[in-house]
Amino acid sequence: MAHVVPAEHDLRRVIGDGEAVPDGTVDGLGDDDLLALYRNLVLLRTYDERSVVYHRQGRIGTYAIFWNHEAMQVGSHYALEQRDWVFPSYRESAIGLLRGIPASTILSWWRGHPSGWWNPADTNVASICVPIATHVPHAAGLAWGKKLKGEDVVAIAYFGDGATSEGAFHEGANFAAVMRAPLVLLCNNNQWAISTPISAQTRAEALVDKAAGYGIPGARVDGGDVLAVYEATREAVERARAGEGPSFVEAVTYRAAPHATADDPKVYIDLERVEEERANECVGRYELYLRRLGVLDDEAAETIKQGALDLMRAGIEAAEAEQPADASLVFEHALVDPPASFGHDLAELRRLHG
Ligand SMILES: Cc1ncc(C[n+]2csc(CCOP(=O)(O)OP(=O)(O)O)c2C)c(N)n1
Ligand SMILES: [Mg+2]
Repeated sequence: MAHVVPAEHDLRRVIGDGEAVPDGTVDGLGDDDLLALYRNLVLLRTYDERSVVYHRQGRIGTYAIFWNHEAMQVGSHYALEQRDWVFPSYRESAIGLLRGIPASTILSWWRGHPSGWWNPADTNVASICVPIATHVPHAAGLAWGKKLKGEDVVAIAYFGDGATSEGAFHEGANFAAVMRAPLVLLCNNNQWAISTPISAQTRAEALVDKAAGYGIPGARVDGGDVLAVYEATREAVERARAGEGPSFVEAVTYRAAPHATADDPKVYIDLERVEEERANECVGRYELYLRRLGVLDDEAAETIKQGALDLMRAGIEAAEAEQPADASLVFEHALVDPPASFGHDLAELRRLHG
């Protein structure tokens, strides 16, 4: 019988506030690592901010904004090796950028274009998962399979607070725990599932308490602190590699942007809380930390930001240069014997869109 340790409730933090709360450090991270984390944060922030503009310009479709979720994505990803597998939800749509997937590919995904599809085996980044939590069992299965094959590979599954109410989350977490699969369950607790608040999602005091139910360790971290997320994920990855099975990391934040470009949160969200969160957003917080340490100056910050903007400009140009997809793709690969109505529907689509 596993001895279950109660999960920690205190939010782990490394970055101070430049005043009363002192800065901490993470063992094993040198200046190059600290700058690499910054570069990754800026890359994701730039991707996100440009994507909202591209959406407004009609150049990509509905887009799930991840503004202020960059720290939890970058910090956790940095704890992995290239051979490890990433299972993103729509909120982590651009995490593949950190694995070398071109910006144009991910932008094409949001344009609904087939050039936005990739072979997961090329970069060990699974397809972006839109159904809530269905990728958790996929990640558990992959991790278990790798273990059976004797391969030293860890998988990470990203999902939200809302996903913890789904059967697929429970099945994946329980299966991974029972099989001691090398899996990290990375819960992005932004306290909202579209307009459903966390208080309507669970009676648990903290989502991390769910870990005890599966007999696995859990850590609760400030999701806006890239170093705290890194450190907690690194511990989870070490446990997974040592054959000790999955862990649950709850990265806590407050959603400071709309759920997606199709959402107007003003009617349900706590706007004061949003303002607080925006004032303390994760990229700026880390930038100030690096400046306090003397690792980053104006010139380096500007070069990194410019590089990310150039990458996005080239990315959208390349995505828009793709030939339009054949409309028949919408109807293919679904049914062996398509109903006659498909023919009519396709003709109608061609008439409207050429
Ligand atoms: C199985 C399923 N049910 C419902 C939806 C509709 N839906 C899209 S996003 C979302 C909220 C999910 O919230 P959360 O898990 O907290 O993730 P977040 O969007 O906050 O990152 C819902 C219910 C869906 N995509 N899939
Ligand atoms: Mg959420």
